[in-house]
Amino acid sequence: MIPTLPDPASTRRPGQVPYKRIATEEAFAPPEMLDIYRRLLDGGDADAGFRGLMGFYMSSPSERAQHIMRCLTDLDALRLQHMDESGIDMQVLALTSPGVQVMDKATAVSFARIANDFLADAIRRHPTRFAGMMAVAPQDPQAAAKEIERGVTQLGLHAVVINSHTKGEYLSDPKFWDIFAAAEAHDTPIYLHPNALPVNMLQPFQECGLDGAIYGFGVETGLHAMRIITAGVFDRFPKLRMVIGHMGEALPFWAYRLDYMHRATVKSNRYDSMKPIKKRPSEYLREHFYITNSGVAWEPAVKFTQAFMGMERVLYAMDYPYQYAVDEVGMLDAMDLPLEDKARFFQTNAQAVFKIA
Ligand code: 1DF
Ligand code: MN
Repeated sequence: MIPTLPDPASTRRPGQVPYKRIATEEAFAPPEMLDIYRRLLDGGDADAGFRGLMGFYMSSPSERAQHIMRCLTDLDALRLQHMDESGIDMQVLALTSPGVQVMDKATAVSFARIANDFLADAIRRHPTRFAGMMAVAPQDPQAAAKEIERGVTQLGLHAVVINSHTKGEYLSDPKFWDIFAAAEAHDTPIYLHPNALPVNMLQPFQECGLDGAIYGFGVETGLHAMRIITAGVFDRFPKLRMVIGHMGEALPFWAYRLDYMHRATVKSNRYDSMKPIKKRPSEYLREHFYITNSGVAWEPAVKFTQAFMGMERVLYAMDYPYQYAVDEVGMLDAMDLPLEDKARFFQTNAQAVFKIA
């Protein structure tokens, strides 16, 4: 049964529970980033996907857009109030999509550092309430690798966030693999988060309103994860760990067919770009990925994903402020699962994956 939509305006507080609730895909935006975005949007230099996404949120008078812009820029009283109202003990913060990935290379490299310092400051102000993922600029893979080192060793950040494609380019291209090498060397996970669709994918989604978080994000981010798997990234980086949200962007549900057709395609030598890899796609999913439920507060889907991935690899996320729905927390608390497994889902898996004390 598909649950009825929760009322986002409801302020019914979830009850006390014997585990911490750690939300692992929670967005913020430094005001200076919005200044850069405004310049991009005004200068006509922004691609159509970015314009359709951040152009909307930054200019729409709708209640949703106004609420989201207010929440994104706050890392103090308002956010803590919303966390208290929704029973969230801790947020794992990430620079909101598309982060620095729409900027020119030099701006992206320098602003990633600024954003990470800004994030580390917020965590210092509220060390029991916030943890965070560092932004990096895939436009300059070597600089990104250096920032990963700085983020882990100097700023104490807990993961890397990459908002899917960078100007239409995918991390399956070996030119980006210094980023994977650095993440693997520092044993920090990469959270592959959605981005607005690249221009060459946008039109058939956007013309009917399906390009965003409703559907297009999941299709494109799932594609990106599959490109990383089928390019052999995990054969090259056997300790690399990744995280994907939105219930694995539906990949667990696809796993059987992905395995079957991957094998059939490789065997028939159909594509130069699809070479043999050591394992089945589903094995890389289960061994290298963690999945958060961000935006999917639906018990049968949580349980299916846990059955596929294993109980240790499925984590809670709210996707604040894009899906600030207080009722969903209580719905997930009420899942018919042993308490130990609920504690894994809400707390201990996140502590293990992101090395949160
Ligand atoms: C939306 C959703 C926008 C997500 C996001 O970043 C985002 C949205 C601008 O609802 O438009 O990160 N999300 O993760 O689902
Ligand atoms: Mn998100």
